[in-house]
Formats: sequence, C-alpha cells, structure tokens
Amino acid sequence: MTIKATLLASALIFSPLAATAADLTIGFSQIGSESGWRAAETTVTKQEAEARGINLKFADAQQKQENQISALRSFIAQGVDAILVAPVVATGWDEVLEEAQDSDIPVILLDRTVDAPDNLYLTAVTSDLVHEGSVAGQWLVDDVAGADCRIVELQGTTGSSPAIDRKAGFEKAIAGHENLEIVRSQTGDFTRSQGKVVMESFLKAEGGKNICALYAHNDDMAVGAIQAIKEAGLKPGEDIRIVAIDAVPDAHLAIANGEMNATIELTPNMAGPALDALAAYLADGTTPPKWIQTESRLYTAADDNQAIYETKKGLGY
Ligand code: GZL
Repeated sequence: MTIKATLLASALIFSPLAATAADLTIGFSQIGSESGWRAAETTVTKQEAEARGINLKFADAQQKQENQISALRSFIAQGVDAILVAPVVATGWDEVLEEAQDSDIPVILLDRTVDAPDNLYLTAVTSDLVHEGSVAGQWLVDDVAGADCRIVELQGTTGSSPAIDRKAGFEKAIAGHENLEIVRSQTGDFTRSQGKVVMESFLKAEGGKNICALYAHNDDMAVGAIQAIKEAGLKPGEDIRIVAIDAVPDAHLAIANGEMNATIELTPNMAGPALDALAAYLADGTTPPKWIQTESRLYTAADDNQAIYETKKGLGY
C-alpha cells in the first residue's frame, strides 16, 4: 500500500473529518543556506514532506527576518494548513505569530526558538543549545588538563537562539577553571567566509602563538577558520585546538585529517518529529509538548570520522 493510501486509511480510522497528510499544504520559512547544516535541513525537510504526500511551500529568507515575516504573512493569506519556521533571530515574532493564531494556523518552530509566549506556537523542535555549548566547553576543559588556554570564539548570528545559548553553555562549562579564558569573541554569522575573515582578525590581534583554542558555534565557521590558521603558517588541530557544533561531513573530514578536534552533532531532521506532532494534532487534537528535543552527540578523533564523512556526505549537506 502506498504511503498516501496508508495515511488516508489511518486518517479515516481516527477522524474522517481531519485533513490527511496527503491533503495538507504547509508553508516552510527557511532562514537561508548559510551553512552545510542548513542546506541539509532544507533537503531533509523536503524529503519528509514528500514522504507524507504534503504540499510544501518553501520560502528562503536569505537570512533576513523581514523576509521570513513576509513569507509567514503570505502563507497566512494563502490559508495554508500549518507553518514551519526556523526563526533567524529570537525576537520580533509576536505580531506575525498572533496573526497566524487568529487564522487558526498552527506554527511549529524548527531548530531555533523565539522570545514569544509559547501559546503562539504549537511546539519547537530543537536540540538543547545550551547543552551543546557545555559539551564543547567540557571537552576543552578535559583536553587542556589544567594548562593555561587562551580561547577565541566565533559566535553564530547575533541575536539568534543558538548564538545566545551556545555561548552561555560554553561559559558555564569553563567557569571556575581559571586556566581557561575567552580573549576574543565575535560573530561569524554561521558562515565559512565570515569564519575565515574573523579568525584572520583574531590571529592578527592576538598573534597565532598566543591562541590555544577556537570555539566556533558551528562547523562552517570552524572550517573557514581552519583556512585562516593554515594561511598564518600554523597547524589547525595542533597549534590551535578547534571545537565546534553541527557534525557536518567536512568537520568529520577535518577531524580525520587532524585539522579539527571535536564537534557535537545536530540532526538536520527537525521536520520529521515536527510533521509527526502536527499529524497527531490535526487528526485528533493531540497537543505536543512545547519542546521536542533532538539528541546531541560529541565526536572526537577517537571516532571513525573518515567513515562517518563518507556516510554523511551524500545526505544533502
Ligand atoms: C542550530 C542551527 C544553526 C546551525 C548552523 O540549531 O540553527 O544554524 O548550528 C545554522 O549551522 O546556521
């Protein structure tokens, strides 16, 4: 039996009045394609929607909140059945979320959260962003084993929940370890190009020999920084330890090559749990928890990163 027929059959069992997934039209406001992880999330979201026979209306915001808000208003005007949104920054969403609520259109947040009352969205599917930062910080605490370590930090997009929370988590983990100090911290906007440019400025300001470690809020900024470190005549992963987050294929490759030390995995499949929660809600009113947490996992040189790279590189990154 096809997926569509199965969904139809199951929907008829539960509630003949409920829209089946096969009938659903869902608007998806995506931030952009700033990183390999974001590209993978887009690929997987489209795959998850297709597998459910959902008509997905996709809008790329080129990392601009105003474009996302316009997209949400367009989805509302079209009368979509639901909205998925990965909010580029945490603030400024109340009004448009109220408009969606007034139109009885459920909204689900993907991979980032918003500073808005949680009755304005059905659920948020995200990792524990603070925990990710803490895992990165704890890895560095353990790796330096008491030695002095001057750290530079590449922050994610200013005002985004991952930039805020990953910074907080890292600082929590290194607090009380007087040998660890963040000496430079600046946004690289989650991109490789900006990660390289900002790392070049760190190296120039501090002197490469005075930098012990880089903490980057995502792997793409770390990969850009690796280029800058090499161009400065230093060995990334040796002269400067590098820990980041996402576990994209190129991070595994860098670790396999000894040019990076650790990454924390973020699944690109936020849409699967989101669409499952939405289907249950539409079928019989099952209200999901306000937070559906995805797993995080640390990868280091102890893992078979070459094999993981080979597996992941074909998955839409
Ligand atoms: C985090 C996600 C971040 C990724 C980056 O949940 O929002 O956005 O870590 C991406 O790669 O830019």
